[in-house]
Amino acid sequence: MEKFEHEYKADQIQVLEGLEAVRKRPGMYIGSVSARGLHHLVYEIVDNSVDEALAGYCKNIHVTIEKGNIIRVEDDGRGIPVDIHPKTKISAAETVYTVLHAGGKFGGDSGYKVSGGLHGVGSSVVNALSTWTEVTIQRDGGIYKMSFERGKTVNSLKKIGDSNKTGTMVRFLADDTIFETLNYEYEILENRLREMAFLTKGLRITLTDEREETPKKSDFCYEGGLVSFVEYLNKNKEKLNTKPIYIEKNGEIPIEIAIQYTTSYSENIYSFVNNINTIEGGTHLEGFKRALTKVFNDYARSHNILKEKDSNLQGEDIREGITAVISVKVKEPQFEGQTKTKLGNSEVTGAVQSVMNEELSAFLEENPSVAKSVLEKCISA
Ligand code: TSJ
Repeated sequence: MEKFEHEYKADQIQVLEGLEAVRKRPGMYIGSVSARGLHHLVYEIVDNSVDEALAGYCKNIHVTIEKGNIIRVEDDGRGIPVDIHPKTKISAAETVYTVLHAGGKFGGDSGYKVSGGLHGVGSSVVNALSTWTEVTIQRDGGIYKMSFERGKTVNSLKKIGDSNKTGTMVRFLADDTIFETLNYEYEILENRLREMAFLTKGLRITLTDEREETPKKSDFCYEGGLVSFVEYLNKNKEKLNTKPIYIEKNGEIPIEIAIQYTTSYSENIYSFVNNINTIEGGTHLEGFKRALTKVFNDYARSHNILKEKDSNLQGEDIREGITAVISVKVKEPQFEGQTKTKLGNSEVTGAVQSVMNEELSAFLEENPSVAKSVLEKCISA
């Protein structure tokens, strides 16, 4: 069905109102306008490239802090589609960048797609909160460019040359009339990008700081994924199991878990949903803890480490000295809690529990020495 001219106009007005709302209440979309919110802009853009990596098409992401606190993010994915969107009559790329929540609405059913980012707001919000933005796309044999100022299109997508490569590059300058500071902290970006690299095994992420006379550079790529993550967390600790326990299941709810016990008394469990650190835990962590307690108790009973008269081992005792990372992908995550970092989806508990019950009990049967040293420590606690 064709649309009348005035209806397009209505669509466009809505687009502008959408991004104006972001500029009026930035906190609603990115949490705050402090340094924290500023760094969040970078994560929102990088998340798009990570999604492309999760879909299986991107191997490298380069993040650069240019002089003047301009951020540049480049990937070697397929490039944002440049075809004309049938409804808005503008390119898909420009739609992604100007329509609130438009991110991820196209791309069909190819590959696994989940919403990323703490607030999952997408690139249009970064656009709205930037003094200027420049997007360069290489795909379909061409190189395409578009630019924006404070969320408004300055130059629509235009082919500017030929290219036999594919990928997306975004450069933006955050708006200093919105943010309290534009000063990016290298270490904050470095920590988050390292974490993202751990969470997506095989993906290479680099960070370069060109603001200094001698540029700083970090390069993260972990073939071991979560296994590398717990090894990193435990690097200065004495281990009970030298090789971390690794559990992976790619079902309806993809689940990845790595566990390594140390001789320390602390409990170090990090949980993620769609690459977001769920600081307040939630249903995935609940499933993990329940299964851990059950599997170790069952093992201790069936191997006569716990006698009939003995009472069950407490969960907190079994978690003494544990370092674990749990990463799940949930299609429609419900976040709860004070900081909206607590997973609420009840179906996740059982999914994590059942894969843990299966694979952890098998691991303990195959590695009795690990089971024994963990249980000995636990019983002495
Ligand atoms: F959104 C954005 F502009 F912020 C942005 C997107 C920024 C950066 C640095 C990268 C990206 C991005 C998007 N990288 N790769 C993609 N991929 C897609 O958008 C894409 C490509 C192909 C297809 C397809 O079905 O052919 C679908 C999608 C979603």
